[in-house]
Amino acid sequence: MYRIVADSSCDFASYPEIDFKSVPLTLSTAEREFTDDCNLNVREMMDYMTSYKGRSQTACPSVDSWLEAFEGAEELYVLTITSGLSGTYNSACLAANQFLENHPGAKVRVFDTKSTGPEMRLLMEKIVELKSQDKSFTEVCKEADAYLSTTRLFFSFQSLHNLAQNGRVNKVLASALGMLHISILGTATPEGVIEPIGKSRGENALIRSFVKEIEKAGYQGGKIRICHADNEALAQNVTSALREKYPNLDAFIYPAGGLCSFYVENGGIILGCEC
Ligand code: X90
Repeated sequence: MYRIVADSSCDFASYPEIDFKSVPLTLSTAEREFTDDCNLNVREMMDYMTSYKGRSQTACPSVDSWLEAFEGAEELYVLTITSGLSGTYNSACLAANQFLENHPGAKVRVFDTKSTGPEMRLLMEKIVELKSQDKSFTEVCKEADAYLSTTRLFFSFQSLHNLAQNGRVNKVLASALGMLHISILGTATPEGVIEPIGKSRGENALIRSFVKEIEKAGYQGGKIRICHADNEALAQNVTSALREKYPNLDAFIYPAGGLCSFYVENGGIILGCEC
């Protein structure tokens, strides 16, 4: 038996038919704290954060919360949001070392996905597929690493306020965006940080840039996973534009969890694809 454990930036609190646990990050202001788990009302949290005038921030899971999620498992695949933007990978590694000290027979691999959300989802699905073929721990680790180097992440923002406020993108870029009423398309770099790649005015232009940039990255009709922050229509429209070119597209659209919603902000979508 194996278990997959991912931090809550993967957008899912459960995964049918496998042993899966999500470890929540937290979001907070001076007045309230939200735990990004299955009990979080994402819409209520987002409304509150939008109306709140002070600073808001996020925090990575504690070592103890990882350890709790590892307990009882013997073969663990742990997926984290990029170490380029979060301490989550670091806390997962500390927990993994501690777990191995107390459970010398266990096997634990922590993946720094250099990404988040839908690209983590693709990796989860890959690991499930590899385990269904009865691959060993070593084989799964090797093939999962290879797979991760072929997937990519793209996202659109209408506001970068929360990223800028938390020092994760440039403040000048963030305020220019707010004034111009444009969307920014970005990608995750191989190092796992955010790279803005273009700006568009209007949804049709944005959809065209999504398709263009994905194809530029080598996309040829592989799997697509998209999470959205209260903008299912945009996710659907990007999928339809791709489906016109790739009729057999395997796509799955779902609402973003708390962490991704907070950073991509209302109206944003995050797309993971096999390239
Ligand atoms: O440790 C923490 O407090 C969490 C910090 C996370 C900061 C960034 C989250 C970004 C989420 C934005 C689009 C995709 C980013 C691409 C990653 C390289 C969503």
